[in-house]
Amino acid sequence: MAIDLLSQITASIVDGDSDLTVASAKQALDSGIEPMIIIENALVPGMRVVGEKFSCGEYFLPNLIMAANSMKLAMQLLEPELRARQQTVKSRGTVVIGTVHGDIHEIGKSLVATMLSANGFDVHDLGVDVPIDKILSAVKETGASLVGLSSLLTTTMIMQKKVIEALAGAGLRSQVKVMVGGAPVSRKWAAEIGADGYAEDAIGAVDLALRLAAS
Ligand code: B12
Repeated sequence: MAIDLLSQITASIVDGDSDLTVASAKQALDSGIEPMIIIENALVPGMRVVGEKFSCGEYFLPNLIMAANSMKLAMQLLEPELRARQQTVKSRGTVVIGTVHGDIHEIGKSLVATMLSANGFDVHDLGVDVPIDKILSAVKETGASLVGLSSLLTTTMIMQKKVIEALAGAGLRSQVKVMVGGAPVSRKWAAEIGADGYAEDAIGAVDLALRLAAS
C-alpha cells in the first residue's frame, strides 16, 4: 500500500500532474509515511526520471517546468511537517545558502535549507541566481559560520570556485566553512576548488553542516 502510494507520487511527478502529486502526498502523510521518505523515495526519484527523459530528448522544457511545479507544491505541504518533527531548541549556527549566479534551480537548495533549519540551524536563504556580492554581504551581515552553494549546471559550477575566491579576497574565508552541492558537483570537485565539504543530498548536508559547525 505504502509502496503503491509512493510509486503513484513518482508517476504523478513524471506526468507533471500537480493535483495528483499533492493529493497523493497528503494521503501518504495521513497514512503515517514520514515526510522525508515521501521526498527521498517518491518526489526525488520522479525528478530524476524527468531529467533522464529530458536528456534523451523525450521531454522538453515545459515537462521540466510542470514536474518542478508539482514538486514545489508537494514541498509546501511537506515542509511544515518536516519542521514539526525535528525541532531543536538551541541554534547550531548560522548558514547562508543560495544557488549560484546564472543558475535558477531551486528545489534541491530549498530542500537542503529546510532540512538545515529543521535541524536547528539559523538559515538565510538568498534564493537562486545569487550574485557573489550578495553572498559576501549576507556573510558580513549575519556573521554566518557556514555557506552553502548549490549548482545544478556544469556551466555554473565554476561560480562556486569564484565565491570561495571572493570570500578569501574579502578576508572572510577563515570565518566560514563552505559546503557545495548539486547534481553535477562531486567530492573531487569540492576538494579541487578548496571547499570544506560536499554532500550528495539533504540528509548528507545536515551531517556535513553538523560536522563543520563542530570543527
Ligand atoms: C527541475 C529542473 C529544472 C527546472 C528548475 C525549476 C526550479 N524551480 O528549481 C527548470 C525548468 C527551470 C530548469 C531549467 C533548466 N535546466 Co534543469 N533540470 C531540472 C531537473 C529535472 C531536476 C532538478 C531538481 O529539482 N532535482 C531534485 C532535487 C531535490 O535534487 P537536486 O537539485 O540535485 O538537489 C539535491 C542534491 O543535489 C543536494 N544539493 C543541492 N544543492 C545543494 C547545496 C549544498 C550546499 C549541498 C551540501 C547539497 C546540495 O541535495 C539536494 C536534496 O537532496 C534536472 C535533472 C536532474 N537530474 O538534476 C534538470 C537539469 C539540472 N537541467 C538541465 C538544463 C540543461 C536546464 C536548462 C539549461 C534547460 C534550458 N535549455 O533552458 C535550464 C537552465 C536554467 C538556468 N539558467 O538555471 C540539465 C543540466 C545539464 C548540465 N550538465 O549542466 C539537467 C541535469 C537535465 C538534463 N539531464 O539534461 N530545470
